[in-house]
Amino acid sequence: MIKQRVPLKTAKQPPDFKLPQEQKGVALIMALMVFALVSAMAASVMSYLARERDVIEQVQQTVQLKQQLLGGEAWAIDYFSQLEESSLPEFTSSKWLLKQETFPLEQDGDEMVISLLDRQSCFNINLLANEAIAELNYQRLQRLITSLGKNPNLADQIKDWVDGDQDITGAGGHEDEFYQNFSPSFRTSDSALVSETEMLLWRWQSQDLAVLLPWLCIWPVEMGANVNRFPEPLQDAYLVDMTQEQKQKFNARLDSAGFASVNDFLEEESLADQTLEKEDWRINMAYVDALIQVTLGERKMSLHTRLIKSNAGDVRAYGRSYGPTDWLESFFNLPSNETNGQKQ
Ligand SMILES: [Ca+2]
Repeated sequence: MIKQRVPLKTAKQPPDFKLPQEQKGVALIMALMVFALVSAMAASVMSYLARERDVIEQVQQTVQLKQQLLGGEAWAIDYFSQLEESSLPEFTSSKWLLKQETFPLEQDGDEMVISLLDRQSCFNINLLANEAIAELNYQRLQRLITSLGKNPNLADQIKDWVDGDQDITGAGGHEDEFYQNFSPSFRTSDSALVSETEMLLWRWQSQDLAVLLPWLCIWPVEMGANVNRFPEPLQDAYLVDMTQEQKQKFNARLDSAGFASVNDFLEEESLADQTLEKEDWRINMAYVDALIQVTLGERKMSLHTRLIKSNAGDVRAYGRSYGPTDWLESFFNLPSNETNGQKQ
């Protein structure tokens, strides 16, 4: 029997791949879906990369801002080291502002503004946290507040805030119980202050805070009052029962030569009736605060550095906080604050 051979031509013919019309449509939709999916993934990756790039730019700019601020701090340290206090304008004309300097930076509109504040011509309320000398300084603080035309009962609240007990002082004192009625509630510090922001927690009338805050210092270490920059409210706090004649004589001495040493001050004739301790006094500034603001393009960053000058004359930063300082500057009526107010 002869086996029938399949024609070669027929065996090599490709199969017929023609799809029905409906299947062609499904394939097209599938292809479009895959394309859409890939496009979406690509867009998502691009968007993620763009966000990453923005974050990196922000971080780089933050580093740049911080470096500029620390550069400003270095300038402030140098300025304070070389400060000739005898050439400063009188306290009554400039108050606590020692210097304000604006430095233009590389790009148009970028700048750094540095304000230096005298934080020596004020009363160190942290003395009230030291039980051994609290009573004497509580009385001094009461006299300061009275001299500034405010209710001396506000000293009660300050004493309770920093003293280590929960005994209410005087008619204006408040301990934990008072502050626990607020929402959110909080407690007294019962220790020395480290930032002026704590003063906002006392819930004083804004007028009281506006007058008193610049006069309240929060030194980490008592360095004594500066007898050569000693405005009258501080005289009223420290010097008791001065006659009008003694006051005039004392201020005449301040306005002329001042005091070359603490001994000079202790031997001043108009102070003969006072009980004065040498360690309560000094003849120059130990504490200056630097408020530094840097603007780079759309971004601003601020630094509040607290500076201390040792008795040997070297200056170092003992406190540094990054964050807006406009609220604090507003208490010192700084020129830059007015300019910023106009910009905003
Ligand atoms: Ca207390």
